[in-house]
Amino acid sequence: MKKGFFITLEGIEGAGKSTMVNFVENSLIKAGHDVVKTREPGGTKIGEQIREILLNNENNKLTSDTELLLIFAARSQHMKEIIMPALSSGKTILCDRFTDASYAYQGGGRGIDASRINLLEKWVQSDFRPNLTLLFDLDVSVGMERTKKRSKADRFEQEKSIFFEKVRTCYLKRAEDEADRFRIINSELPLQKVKDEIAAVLKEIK
Ligand code: Z5A
Repeated sequence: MKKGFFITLEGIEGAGKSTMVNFVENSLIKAGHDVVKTREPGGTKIGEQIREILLNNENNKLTSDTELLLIFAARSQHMKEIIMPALSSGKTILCDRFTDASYAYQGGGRGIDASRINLLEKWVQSDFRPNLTLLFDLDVSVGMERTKKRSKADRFEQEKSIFFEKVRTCYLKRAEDEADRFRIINSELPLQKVKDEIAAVLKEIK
């Protein structure tokens, strides 16, 4: 069993991360991992306060640069307070979104140049990257249809399908460029089949 392992979950909205995160956690625990489950933006008291600003759909004046900087401010706190200490003590971190989301949403979706995101990534993380990233992938229209049932859309969920198409394209390109780290999960499949795909991937790290 690998010690000090860092796993991230990514995907466009409606991809089913929230639905599957407990399954991933329980599978890891069963395999003997000491798991810390966390999320971004958020994961710390300060990060969760930043998350509220980011998701609040009344904040329609928030610029793309401010959004990106807030996300990396929250990430810096998360790295120092939670991620690095837990990894040093041999725990497995399961993080719902991480820096791939910044490239996909702020880069692909908002159009911020990847070189700027890379600058912040180097500042906050140095060369630290996830060991494994599960990308929950599905057609944008299927994802949007699934999230229609939510009572109130947050600031990101208010975006139109063209935004999520760009986010998805960016995720898939990153998965192609870093095929060793990424595993694509077909989240259009029925729930049990999605679980089977996840279980097959997790076997690799036992
Ligand atoms: N963000 C960013 O912009 N930049 C960054 O660097 C970071 C984040 C780190 C909040 O993320 C926002 O932060 C996010 C990007 C931004 N905004 N968006 N969009 P979040 O991860 O907290 O929130 P989320 O994207 O809305 O995802 P979620 O709540 O974690 O869940 P989900 O992946 O969208 O899906 P779900 O809630 O699990 O499932 C949706 C519905 O589909 C639900 O009714 C399920 O029962 C159903 N479902 C799920 N799987 C299936 C299958 N297989 N079949 C049928 N139905 C299914």
